[in-house]
Amino acid sequence: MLKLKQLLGLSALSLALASAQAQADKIVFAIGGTPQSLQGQTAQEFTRRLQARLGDEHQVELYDSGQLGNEQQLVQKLRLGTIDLAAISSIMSSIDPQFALFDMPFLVKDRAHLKRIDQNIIMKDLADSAETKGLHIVSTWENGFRQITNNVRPIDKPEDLDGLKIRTPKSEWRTKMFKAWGANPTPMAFSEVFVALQTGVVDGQENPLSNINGAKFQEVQDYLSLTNHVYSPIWLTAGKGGWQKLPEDVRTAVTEVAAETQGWALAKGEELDQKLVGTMRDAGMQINKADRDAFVKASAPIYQAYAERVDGGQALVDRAMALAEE
Ligand code: EAX
Repeated sequence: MLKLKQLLGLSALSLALASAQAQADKIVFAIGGTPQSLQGQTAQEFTRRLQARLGDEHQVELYDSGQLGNEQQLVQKLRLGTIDLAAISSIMSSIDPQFALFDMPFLVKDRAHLKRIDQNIIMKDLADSAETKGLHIVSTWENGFRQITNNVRPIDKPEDLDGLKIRTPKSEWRTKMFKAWGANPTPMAFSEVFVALQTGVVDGQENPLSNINGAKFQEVQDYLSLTNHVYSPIWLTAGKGGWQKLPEDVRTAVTEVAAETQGWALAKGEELDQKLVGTMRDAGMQINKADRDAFVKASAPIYQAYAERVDGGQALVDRAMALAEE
């Protein structure tokens, strides 16, 4: 930068050029999650690694906790090009119904399975489909296996959800799922959930343990029911136009560093899932393991709706399931 200024002298032109250059050098990355959540920790790890790789010429700026907007607003900003990167999770299925594959309960068996789905389906079919919606999927990271918390009773079977007001992300498919199980789903942005739980606007919510812990929901929830009902990936995403405007070496660095960070995120996710059950117990929550078979049985209508409503939906489910066993 300095060299450029020295060459041109401090004319208005050089200042204008320098300032345009300074803007282009900033990489703005935003997430909805808290710094303590897995997505928050992963975003920090990625930012640190990317900054080290790019050096002083670029400045990677991370904004967490929805400071630049909730996930829905972040998608708009990616499309407008006002931010460069964002981590987008559950609401992806509202943008592109194919992504509701990850709202099919109990589809993802474990993280090894997820990795196979990532290589064979996400980075091929789903990434192509996202491009047609103006988004470039850079990499698949982890939001995590989702669990249910509430203040009324332990959830063992779907019947236990009967009439409970459960906050879900603004995802049509997650709403459908909780309706099929008998709950009264209430979609809202993540940043509003703590107060909604605290004031009793909703009885409960569903999220991975690291999001629950990151937002301290254990302070305002009595029951934790381990359902593992959905595995939410989180996608490191760019706007299609914005991505093409980034210099090629930056795109390569972002892609490679993001891919490296995937391994880190999945390992961290596994570690946190083990550790945080104890944290929740220590916080005074009553914990139970839900009846998986009962939930699987009650989930058939969701798979059916996906097959009927989403082009090629059944084929995606079949391919994903076939990847369960290596
Ligand atoms: O940042 O809204 C949610 O519950 C999602 O898990 C979101 O990614 C949290």
